[in-house]
Amino acid sequence: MKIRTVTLATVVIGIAALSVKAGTPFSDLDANNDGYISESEAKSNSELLAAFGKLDKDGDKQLSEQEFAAFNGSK
Ligand SMILES: [Ca+2]
Ligand SMILES: [Ca+2]
Repeated sequence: MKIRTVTLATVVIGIAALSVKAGTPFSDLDANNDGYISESEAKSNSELLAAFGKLDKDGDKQLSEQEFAAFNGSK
């Protein structure tokens, strides 16, 4: 019985870890809550920072929620 509980916990933790990897929410990256992710805010996520220039379609050096959606959608 105890082993079963441990196994279930491992599965739950595994699923939680997977969902975090699948995408960081926009609101987590937008540290100052102005509705845009700046380049310095993107630095908390190396993958996002690498893709920043490509994602910033209008070239204003900020990612709107719409521009950011392409990042999470590309995985
Ligand atoms: Ca911001
Ligand atoms: Ca932009």
